[in-house]
Formats: sequence, structure tokens, C-alpha cells
Amino acid sequence: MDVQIVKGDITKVQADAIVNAANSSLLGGGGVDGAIHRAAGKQLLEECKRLRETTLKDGLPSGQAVATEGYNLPAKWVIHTVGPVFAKKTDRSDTLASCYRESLRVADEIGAKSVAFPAISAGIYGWPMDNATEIAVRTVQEADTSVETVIFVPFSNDAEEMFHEALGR
Ligand code: AR6
Repeated sequence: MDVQIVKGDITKVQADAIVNAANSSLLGGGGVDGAIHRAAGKQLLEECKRLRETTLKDGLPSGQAVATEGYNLPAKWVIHTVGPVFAKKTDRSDTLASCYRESLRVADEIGAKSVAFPAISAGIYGWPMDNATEIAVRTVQEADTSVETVIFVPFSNDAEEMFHEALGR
């Protein structure tokens, strides 16, 4: 698998699928979720609402993933996953790793060969960036998947540096 780090706005990335750090409601929010919904257009929200009315009545649990179309995005698909909220007293690393594994599993299902990831949970959900990037890189490298290219998309210089550090380890 080819692993790349490309700093910038994930909504601009040309990949078969981009991953959204969503919340369980799938109905939008701030951060990368808000940016993806704005760039994809309102059809994305409509498809998310249909998912909530049919297969995901209780919402998407953290650590799981589901695909929708990408609509106005350059990416054909959006894979929505829900990261864990960081908590000092409870180790939720397995759930964060599951976000990456499940996103790649969904990518295999839809036939996506290139997938771009933001730093899931490392914004509003409060996960320390150094650990979030370490889990991201390790989990992707260990995954059993047909995805050929993974692009990590840090949004800041610090995040970019930490992805590079994690990849160099
Ligand atoms: N492209 C790439 N990365 C981005 C972009 C972008 N356009 N915008 C932000 N980031 P966050 P979370 C980075 O908060 O922590 C939402 O309200 C950001 O700097 O988007 O998983 C959801 O609805 C950070 O490094 O996701 C949930 O309620 C990383 O993406 C909640 O936030 C993740 O930050 C999820 O929180």
C-alpha cells in the first residue's frame, strides 16, 4: 500500500473516497464534517437522512463506517465514520483504530482503491494529535485491505509533522 501525507483541505482531494469524521447522527456538524457537507451539497444530507430512516435508525455507532455518494466533491464516495471522544480515564484507542479499519473495509465493499483520511477524533473530540496520528498510521499499515493508496490529510503544520513522525517510526 502506498501511504501519502498531503496537507490541506480534504474536500479538495482527488481520491475515490474521502473519510468524514462524523458524529452518530450523521446529520452534519462542525470541523471536517461541516466542510464536507458544505462542499458536497445538500444531496449528501438527504442521503444521510435516508440512512437514518432506514438502516441506521439509532445512528452510526462510534468505530463503525458507512458510505454515501460524494455528490459535488471530487471524490466519488464519502465514508462516514464516528471517532471516539477522547477521555483521560478510559482508553478508547481500539475504537479509534476501528474507525480506520472499518473505513477501509467499506472502501473494499464499494471498490474504492484510493482513500483519504482526516485525523479522526483529533479536533472537536479532543484526541491528542500525536497519539491520533500514531494510531491512524499503524492501523492503516496493518490493515488487510485491497485499497492501494491511503492519503492522510493533516489540516495544520503540527498535524502534518506528526503524521510524518508516525510514518517514519
Ligand atoms: N480537511 C482536513 N482536515 C480538516 C478539515 C478539512 N477541511 N477541517 C478540519 N479538519 P474534527 P473530530 C481537521 O473536529 O475531532 C464534528 O462536529 C481538524 O483540524 O473535524 O472527529 C462532527 O460532527 C482535526 O485535526 O473531527 C462531530 O460532532 C481533524 O480534522 C465532531 O466534530 C478532526 O477534527 C467530530 O470530532
